[in-house]
Amino acid sequence: MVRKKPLVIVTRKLPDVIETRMCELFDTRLNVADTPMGQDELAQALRVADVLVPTVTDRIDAQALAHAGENLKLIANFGNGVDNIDVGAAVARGLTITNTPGVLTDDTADMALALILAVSRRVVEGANTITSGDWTGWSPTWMLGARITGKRLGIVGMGRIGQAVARRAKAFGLSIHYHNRRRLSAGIEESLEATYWDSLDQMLARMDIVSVNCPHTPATYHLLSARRLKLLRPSAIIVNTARGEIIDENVLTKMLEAGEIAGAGLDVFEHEPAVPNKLLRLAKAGKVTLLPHMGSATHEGRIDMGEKVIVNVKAFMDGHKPPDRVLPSML
Ligand code: 8YV
Repeated sequence: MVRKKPLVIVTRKLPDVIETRMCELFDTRLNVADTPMGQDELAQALRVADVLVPTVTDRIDAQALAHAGENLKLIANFGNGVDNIDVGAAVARGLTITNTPGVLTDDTADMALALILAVSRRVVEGANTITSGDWTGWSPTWMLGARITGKRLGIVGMGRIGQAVARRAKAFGLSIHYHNRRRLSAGIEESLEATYWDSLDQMLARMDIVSVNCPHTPATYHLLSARRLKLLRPSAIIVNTARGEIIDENVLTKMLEAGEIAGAGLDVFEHEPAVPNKLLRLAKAGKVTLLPHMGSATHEGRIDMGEKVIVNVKAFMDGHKPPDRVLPSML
């Protein structure tokens, strides 16, 4: 007897090679138009699918999960962060959750460095001066930025991505500091010449540049609260390639407006795709560099993420433990 292929519903357009392979392996429902699913459409997908492949743009909370049909067994997230899914509620319903760790580490770390350089050296502001036709010629005291060599970088969250940021930053001559739930091994600390801060507060108060690289979990929501942001030096800059929810965006914006912090490079926002008007105004004034959640947006990265999804779905369907299972205890 031919075994029925599982119905796999993919919520967004994925790279062609990934979609094609998924169609070969599974009974796959694609979203070629790439329109984000509303909660009703998502509920319908959860109702009929054996496997759902969502992305960061799908909110799979307890309310959405209440629509899950009996066939739904696996949610194979196309993405590393799983803060779009209520993992506790999903696991309580007997569902398996997987993600795509490891394959977007370098791309995201590259973007963190790009933002550190862009903000410190006024890259976007300079480029805009050319394209707007406002450049009247070189001058010794014009468009000066801050040198990054020799500065102190404080990394908040020293997992895979944080360490990849540290390796790059070390090559740029920055001294590496970090705060993490767990201290790294002496060997890794030594190779990065990294200084560990048990106290996030103490670290923040001493850094020239802060890079946010921890996952968004209930414990890290507004980790950079008003109180902690106020600890930053007025000359400090902050870069976020993790999740908008980790920083109190409203307070950060007010501090940037008041000149209580020198600049920010943000690839993520609290209420994506909404970006507060005040931040847009600061970007126009050259005080912040804003990017539309592009940290892992490379052709190679997206294909690797898709491959991971396929391996997770295939392993699960063949009765094996999927390699990238996420459990509530891991968050
Ligand atoms: C992805 C990300 O593009 O994987 C993550 O956690 O933040 C992004 O870089 C996105 O999540 C895809 O769903």
